[in-house]
Amino acid sequence: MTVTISAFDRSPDGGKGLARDTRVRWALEEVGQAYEVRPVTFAALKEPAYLALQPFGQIPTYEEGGLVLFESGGIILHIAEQHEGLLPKAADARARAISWMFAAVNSVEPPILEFANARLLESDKPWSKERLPLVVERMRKPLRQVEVRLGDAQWLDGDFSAGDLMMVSVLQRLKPSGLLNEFSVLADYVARAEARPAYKRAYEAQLAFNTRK
Ligand code: GTB
Repeated sequence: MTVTISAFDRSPDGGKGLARDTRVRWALEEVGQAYEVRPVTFAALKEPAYLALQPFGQIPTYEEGGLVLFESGGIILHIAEQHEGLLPKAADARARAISWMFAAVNSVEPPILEFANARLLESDKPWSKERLPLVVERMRKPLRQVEVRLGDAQWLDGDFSAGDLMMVSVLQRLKPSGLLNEFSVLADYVARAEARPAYKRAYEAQLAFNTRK
C-alpha cells in the first residue's frame, strides 16, 4: 500500500528538519516503509480540500489507501503498531513506550513551544523581557526531570522505541536557541538518536526536498 505524507512545500527552516514531517519520515525509515511526499503551500493548508484531511490546516498528514491520519503522534503510533521495530512486543514495555510518546508531546513539548513563541514571536513586546525568564524556567523543569530519568541509559526504557523518537524530535526544537546544550545528558541523547541510520535518511530526504529546484 502506498503511504503518502504531507509536508511544507518549502519548510521555513530551510531544511533543518524541525518541521513535524521529519519525525514521521524518521518513523517510516525506522520500520523500512517507503513513502511519498505531497508538498503543501501555506495557502493550500487553509483550503477546504486540505482541511478535510487535517482540521487544523497543518502538516503532516498520512494517507494509506482509504486511511487518513493527522497529528504526528497519532501517525507515529499507527506506524509503530503496523510494523515491528518501534514498540516492544511485551505488553507492559509497549504501554510504557506509548506513555513516553505522550509524555513527549504532552509534558515536554508544550513549554518548549511556548519558549519558541516567546523568543521568536513576542520579543518585540514591552512585557517580553519580564516574561521570558518565567517561560524558560517552566521549560527547564520537565527537561531536568527527563534528564534525571534518562540518567546514564541510552534510551528512555530499554531499547530505542517510538517514545525516544518522539522525545528526541521534541528536544530538537531547542537547538536553534542553544538551550539544549545546557542539558548535557539530553544533548548526548539527541546526538545518539541523530546518529541512527534511519534518522540520517529522514533528515537527508527532508533536506533534499526542501532545497529542491
Ligand atoms: N500537533 C500537530 C502535530 O504534531 O502534527 C502540530 C502540527 C504543526 O504544528 N504543524 C506545523 C504547521 O503546519 C508545522 S511543524 N504549521 C502551519 C500552520 O499552522 O499554519 C511546526 C514548525 C514549523 C516551522 C518550523 N521551523 O521553521 O523551524 C519548525 C516547526
